[in-house]
Amino acid sequence: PIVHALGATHPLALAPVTAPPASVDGFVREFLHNLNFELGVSLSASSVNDRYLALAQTVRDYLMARWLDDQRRLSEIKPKTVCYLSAEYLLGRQLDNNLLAARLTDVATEALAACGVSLEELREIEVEPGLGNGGLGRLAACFIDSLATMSVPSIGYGIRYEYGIFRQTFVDGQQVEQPDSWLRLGSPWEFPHPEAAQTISFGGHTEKYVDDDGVERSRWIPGWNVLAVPYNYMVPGYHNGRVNTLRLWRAVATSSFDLRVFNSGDYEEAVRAQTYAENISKVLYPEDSTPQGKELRLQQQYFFVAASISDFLENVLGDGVELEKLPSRVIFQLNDTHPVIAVPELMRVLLDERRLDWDDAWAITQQCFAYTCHTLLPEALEVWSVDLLGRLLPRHLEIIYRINEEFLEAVRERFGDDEMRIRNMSIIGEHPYRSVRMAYLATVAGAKVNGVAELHSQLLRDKVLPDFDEFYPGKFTNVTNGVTPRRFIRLANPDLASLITEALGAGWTIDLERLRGLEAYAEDPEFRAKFAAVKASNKRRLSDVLHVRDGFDVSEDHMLDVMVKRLHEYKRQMLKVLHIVTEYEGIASGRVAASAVQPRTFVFGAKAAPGYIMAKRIIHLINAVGKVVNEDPRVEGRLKVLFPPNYNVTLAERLIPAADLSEQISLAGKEASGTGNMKFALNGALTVGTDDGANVEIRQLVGDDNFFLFGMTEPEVEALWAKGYRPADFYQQDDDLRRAIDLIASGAFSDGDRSVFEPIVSNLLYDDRFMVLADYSSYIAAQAQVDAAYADQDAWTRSAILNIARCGFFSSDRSMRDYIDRIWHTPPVL
Ligand code: OX2
Repeated sequence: PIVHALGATHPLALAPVTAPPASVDGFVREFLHNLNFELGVSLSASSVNDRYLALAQTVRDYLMARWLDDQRRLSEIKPKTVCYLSAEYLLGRQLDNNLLAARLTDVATEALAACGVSLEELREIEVEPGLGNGGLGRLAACFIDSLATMSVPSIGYGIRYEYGIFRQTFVDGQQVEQPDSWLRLGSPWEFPHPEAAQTISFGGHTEKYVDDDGVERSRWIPGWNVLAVPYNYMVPGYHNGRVNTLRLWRAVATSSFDLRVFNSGDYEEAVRAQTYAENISKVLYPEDSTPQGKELRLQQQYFFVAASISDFLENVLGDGVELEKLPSRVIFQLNDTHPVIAVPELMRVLLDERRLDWDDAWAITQQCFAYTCHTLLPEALEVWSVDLLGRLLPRHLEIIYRINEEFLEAVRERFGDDEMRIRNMSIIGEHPYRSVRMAYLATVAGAKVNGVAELHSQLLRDKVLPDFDEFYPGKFTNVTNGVTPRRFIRLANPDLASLITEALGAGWTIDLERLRGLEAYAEDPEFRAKFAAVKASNKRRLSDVLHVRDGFDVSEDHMLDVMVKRLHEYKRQMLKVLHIVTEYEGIASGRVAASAVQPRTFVFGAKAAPGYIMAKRIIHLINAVGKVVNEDPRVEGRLKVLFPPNYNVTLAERLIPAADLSEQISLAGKEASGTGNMKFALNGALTVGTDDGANVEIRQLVGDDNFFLFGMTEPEVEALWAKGYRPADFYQQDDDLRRAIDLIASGAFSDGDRSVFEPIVSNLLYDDRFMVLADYSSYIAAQAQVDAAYADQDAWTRSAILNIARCGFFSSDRSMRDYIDRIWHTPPVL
């Protein structure tokens, strides 16, 4: 408990915190106060960064009363609370979002102008917290925005990485990673609470003992520990006065940690030990979808979930709650397998610290967790070697063994001694080494298990965990992903937002199904003209940004064809490259008249995991193709390839509103959902896509006339695999494909050096795990349809508007309603 200098009954302590007056004058006063008294500079001597920090603090001041009041109210009401456990939150910039949520944008603009300060300039210097890799982390950020906007009691728990996702640069077309020191110029949005640190233990051993009641128990004698210091962030709801909390943990050495060594006189060793402890929250692992089984990563996972569970039980729940009632007070949502070690941790707390017996502890635990799976790729399902787990968390391994024993016993009871089935369902895998299958543990422990789009949830049940689905009828469910319309329409595309509000009123921002109302406007030539003008102006805005950022220019009369997402073979950036090379080769060779194709600018944005060699080669190839295409006068004014480095949330917010065409071209059955696909459609881009992930639902909603479908379906993919896939056959049989691959192989994009891209070429011809060649001809045909459709600008615009009108379903507010109805049962607390 925090001791207040004034006692809790002192009149000043009782006085409510009040927000500064929401007037221009009030804002000016608060801003200058922060600049002078918090940052210690005068306005005239202040740097842009000083002014940004003062502005951020001012916005915080306005939100503070609400935040404190919400915390107080919830501690009185004691509602059931969602604890979202996620190793990643890809938040994006905070300033604009918080100004918008608090309805302060206009006041702030005017107030700053009165001080001679440009809000725009301050916006631009904010460094986004990149505490996530891609879709999974961004989804978590959308979800906490929606929960706050819907007044659902919830806390986001995660890790405050000192270095987020790396900053990507290109040197000679190849990716080079730089550390992302996002905290360097100050972090005005966070509130550290070192006094509330939790001690988190690791290592050591366990021992058996008999307790006072004669019950044999196990206890953990840890070998070392670290402190988890909470950093709180405000999560303001949109226009509802609500402020939820995101609590991220930072690792700090415990005093005992360094003292022990220090006393022995080894000062250097003491400091080294401290560094070791603090490494835990040092850096985000930059692998997206494909984890590496590194010890530090398991340390990170346990570190943040142990701190979060203890924080919830001790600080949020408070005293006097009977543990049997815990499931009525909390649901821990596991964002993929990264936080699954929380399951044995809650068991350990209930058994060893709270002295419950096994059956009671297990009954409670099974009601307190739910698990979201975000993938189907087998290599993405996390496993931890029993060796490592036993060394780092010996007590947890014991608990996992017992969970597994009892689970397999129940399986035997149901299905008999079907050893094959038992082996397949065991939480402990035996090959290639003994390991804990975290997805299985989560499935056994979770009250519900969900996939992230209809197709994905179906495949999860049928292909990945079929035995579990049979064993636990009703446990599996679907919640299709969504995105927040506040950030991805209202803030990213302000002109479109105004146009929609003009047509439909302002309610759509929190009730996105209202976009349906735009269907009628799609038939109105005047509205179409206005929409086209917005798109054109977004292209100019993008061009301005890219010009300053990378020296690129975007032509307003080009179709903007955008593929932005992590670089992964299953997402098939290679297919896009083959399309570009085909178009280029056709014109350059003279077989196709330049005037026969629509002028297009292809835009890529993609980071590759630093150790993912093939992905990095593909980045190199995109840049190499871009260089040749952009410098060749034969395609000038027709084809252009742009690959701005360091794609992040901030750049996404500029790119997506300007896009005409959205590339969602993964091999069917591989992309669990995708969320970029939703953002594009909601900003009026048409999709060229496979029947994969949420594309399926997008197409169902917008209609086949407003979507360019291509490629094999998931069953067709399976059938081709079963039959034996030989990519070289496709190469032999398709002239365009052969010419494109030959051109790459010839060294045309590598100054004649055939060796540079040889590994890509031979991978395509002789392996091609993601069947790029099999879908090539269908993709090229779909792109011909795109070209033809784009020639009729007015019809294209109508389709774009229909895409927006019919995609209201993809609001993350709807996703949250589905989680609440199907999994959490946590009504809003107004
Ligand atoms: C991603 C999935 O690849 C993507 O399809 C999905 O939209 C996103 O999660 C949000 O659900 N790591 N990242 C993902 O899965 C994993 C594992």
